Amino acid sequence: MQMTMRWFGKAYDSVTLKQIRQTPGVSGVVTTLYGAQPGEVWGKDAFRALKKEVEDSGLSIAGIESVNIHDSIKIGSPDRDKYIDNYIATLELLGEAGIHLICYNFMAIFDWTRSDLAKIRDDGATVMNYEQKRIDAIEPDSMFSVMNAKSNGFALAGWEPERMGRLKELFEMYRGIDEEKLSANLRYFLERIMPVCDKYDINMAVHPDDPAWSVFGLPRIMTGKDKLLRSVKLVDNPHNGITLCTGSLGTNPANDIPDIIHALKGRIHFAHVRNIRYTGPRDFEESAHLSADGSLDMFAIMKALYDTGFKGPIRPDHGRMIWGEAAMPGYGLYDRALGVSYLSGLWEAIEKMSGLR
Ligand code: DNO
Repeated sequence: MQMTMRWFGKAYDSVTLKQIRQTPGVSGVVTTLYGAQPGEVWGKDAFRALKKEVEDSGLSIAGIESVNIHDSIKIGSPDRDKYIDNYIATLELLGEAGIHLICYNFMAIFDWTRSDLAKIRDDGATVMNYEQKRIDAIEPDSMFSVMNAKSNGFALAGWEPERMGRLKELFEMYRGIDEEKLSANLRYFLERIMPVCDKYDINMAVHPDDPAWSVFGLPRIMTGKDKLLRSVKLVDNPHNGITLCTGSLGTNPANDIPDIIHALKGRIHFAHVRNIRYTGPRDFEESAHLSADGSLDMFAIMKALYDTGFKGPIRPDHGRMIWGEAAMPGYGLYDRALGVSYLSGLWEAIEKMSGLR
């Protein structure tokens, strides 16, 4: 595995490349061309400049998170081919630049959903959390203002204001899109992009739904083992794989993550490893990475990745906000750096106990 951290670019992130470079064990970042809208062809010069900036800091770009999918592709609208052509053009540009991993999601309308971005814990740390009752009380159309109001003034990953300003229209557009249709639209998209992925050896890694159940009645096709297996079989090409996000899949206690890792062996191209703590049947908070602080067995997760020969980039995920840091919710430096150290320690122990190091 390659240990990485997510970096949002100078204009959006409070964390610097230098700080990431100084985090022991981290050799790369996952990033994207922030500001590029879903459906747009990425600018060659802008991407080159981003790559150079990362490489000048002594790090590499281990993958792109995300090249977002235009809603017309998810919905299967008549104009979807135009946007798929644009996606292919972006993949070509990235392939030529030596990028081999793309994280994306096929969630309808909303990327990850939370009811609070800064719940105060007993020790004064703040965490993101999810309470179904509170989500049910929110008008879907106003979800963006609820989230945005609590974002410390930072742009939220996956919550592009341009799209979020059109929520009413988006809900209208997704009317009638059920899981079958969403899956069929994913298949269509994958079939069209796989030749370019084969050409440049680009691994596509779809992100699971977060949380792992339907929110606001929207269809969900990446919630657990069976659906993930189905998605990789939609187009049975090794470049069609998943991002193993433990915090997303883990929201549903019925998801046995080590078992999912074994079932998807060879098709996990990227791993987001973080812990969560269940606070009710459909309620959870994002705890520290440590097994003892949450409900997931992080050792068993890392061991399953190790045992299945996982070689891709891995990154700690949403951290708590601690030590007075002001950063994008979930993406401060301190708790993610603790996550890096903890996950690297688990990995070293697993490797040494397997006699390989
Ligand atoms: C949340 C992230 C997601 C992820 C996208 C992938 O923090 O894990 O926003 O990047 O779903 O497209």
